[in-house]
Formats: sequence, C-alpha cells, structure tokens
Amino acid sequence: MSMTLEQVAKALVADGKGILAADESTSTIKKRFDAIALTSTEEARRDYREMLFRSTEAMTDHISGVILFDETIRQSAKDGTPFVELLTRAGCIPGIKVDAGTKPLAYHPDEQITEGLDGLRERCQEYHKLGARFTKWRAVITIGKDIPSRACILTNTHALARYAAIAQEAGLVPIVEPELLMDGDHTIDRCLEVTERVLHSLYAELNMQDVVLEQTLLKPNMVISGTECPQQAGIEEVAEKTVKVLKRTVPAAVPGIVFLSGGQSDEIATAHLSAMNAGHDLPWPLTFSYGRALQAAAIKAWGGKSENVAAGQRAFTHRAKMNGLAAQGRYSADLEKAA
Ligand code: 5MM
Repeated sequence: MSMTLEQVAKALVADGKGILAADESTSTIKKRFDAIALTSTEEARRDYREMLFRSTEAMTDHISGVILFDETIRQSAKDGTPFVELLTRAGCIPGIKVDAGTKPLAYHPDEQITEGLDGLRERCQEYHKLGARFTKWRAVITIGKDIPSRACILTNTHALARYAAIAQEAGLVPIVEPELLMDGDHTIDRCLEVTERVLHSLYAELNMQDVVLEQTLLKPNMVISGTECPQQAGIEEVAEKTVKVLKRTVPAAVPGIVFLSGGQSDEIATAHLSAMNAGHDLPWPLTFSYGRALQAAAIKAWGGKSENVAAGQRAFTHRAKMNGLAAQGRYSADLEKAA
C-alpha cells in the first residue's frame, strides 16, 4: 500500500528512530576510506554499505530511513538483492540526496551556493521509480567575519525552497538541510543568531514557493560553539539554545526535525540530542539524521576487511541504539561503558 507524503514524513520520525545519512558522494566516501587505507572502488563502497544495511537489529529497531547517493540507490548486495529491497524489507524507507554539491557564490569569494535545480524534476521522477520516498538537499553556510552575507542566505534558502516544491510534486518528502558549519572561532551566541536568520529566511522562502510544510522535514545544525572558540558551551547550553532557536523559527506544522552531526564526536552528538528531548516541551519530534556520528565507529571497526564485518555491524548497531534512546531523551553516558 502506498503511503502519503505526510505518512512518510511521520514514519521517518517515528518514536525512538532516526535517519542514517549514507549519501556520501564519491569524493567524500573516498576521504572516509583513505582514513582506513582502503581504495575506494565501487565494490568496496558496495561492501561497506551492505555491511550497514544488513545490520538487522539497527535497521529494524532504530533506523527509519536511509539517505542514499545516486550510485547506491542503483546498487545491489553481493547476492544480487537490490539495496532498495534490502532496506524496505528491514522496514526502512529509502531516500536520496538530489543536490549536486556546492559551487562558489558569485561576488562572494568565501561563500558557497548549492546547485542542482536544472533537470531536478526528471531526476526526482526517476528516483521515485527506483523506490525513493524522500529526498535531501544540503546548503552549506560558513560563519566568519562579515559572513554569511544576505546574498548567501537568500540564494541558498531560495534554492532549498525550489527544490522542496519540485520534490513534493514528484511524490518525495523533501528534507531541507541548511547546514551552518562548526568551523571557526565564533561563539555559541553568534551561531544562535545566524541559525535564527537562516531558518527565518528558509521558512519565508518555503512559504513563497507554496511548499506543504506537513510534507517536509528540517535537517538543521545544532546551535553550538565554533570548533576554534576558546569557550566551548556544555551539553545543556547547546540543548537549551538549539531548542530556543527552533521554537522561534520552525512552524509547528513541520512533522519533525532531524539533526545533522556536523563533525561532533559520536557521544557528544548523542548527548546533545538526548538533552534536547529530555528537558523540553516540544511541538515536534527531534531525532537524528547523522552521517559521521553514526558511521565513524563502524568504519573503523570494519577497516575494509571482510573478517571484521560483524565487528563493524556491532559498532553501528550500538551507535544506532544510543541515538534511538537519545531521540526519546533516555540516553546516558553510562550506557556506553555498559556496552
Ligand atoms: C554523509 O554526508 C553527506 C554527504 O556529504 P557530501 O555530499 O559532501 O558527500 C551529508 O549530506 C550529510 O547527510 C549531512 O551533512 C549530515 O552528515 P553529518 O556527518 O554532518 O551528520
């Protein structure tokens, strides 16, 4: 039975579940494999994703959906089972990244614009036929001296809104991801101020393009200190300031918010999510859509060796379980030690 877009959006933020972002483009997955001294061949990428997707407990109990890359949505497991089928059998919804990456923003040398609107309608239609039911587009915003500029915020949020409308028309739930990078020495309060500006602009643009909010999800950064900032905010401050900004900017009609991890360590990303869910009265479910914070331990344990597949799956399942608990506000650092 086919699901409506509202049903898909709600299923992606089902209680205790979140999204696995496995949409690394070819150049990004190469960087991850370089770290374990593994050559990034199509077969190695297949084996790695198969290891994750066959982690039955994680995929069935803690992961609601997986964001795939163009190559991955067309791939099959070693035994010939298409990945889309493998995911669907585990009860996971297949999704697809549709942006074409970032390019320099004209007249703004230190800023970027995400491209990919040309031909997007046809690509979305094809991905729907291939089994995708949701999609994602990521805008990248840098905080620095005098940036982000108004042009950067406007062009990126406008593109996100145009993408979202096209995705909905093609029967896909759009996840809109405006990512403020953690890089830099900015304070948490500067991150708060810029995140608020970006999200206000995003919801104004979504409204302008007649995007149906009930059929969308937001994938934001957390409000956090820049990595080089001498004063690093603690877990509670990050949770409190992130929730504050989201309440100021995100309409209650949005069915859920799925955070990116952005380079935070695995355990900190989990602790932040749990603190937000534990201590606050919220109009939407808050969960994860982590890439690195879900995969870092798994890729390390695997190391590209077939004899380590079970170890990689154990590491992935543990992280997925911790984040599933965090989505319910039930995580504590003791659970890491216990495991
Ligand atoms: C998994 O990383 C995704 C792909 O990035 P590239 O297109 O640059 O290869 C990325 O879109 C990801 O879904 C989000 O940024 C969240 O990932 P993190 O690692 O920040 O949780």
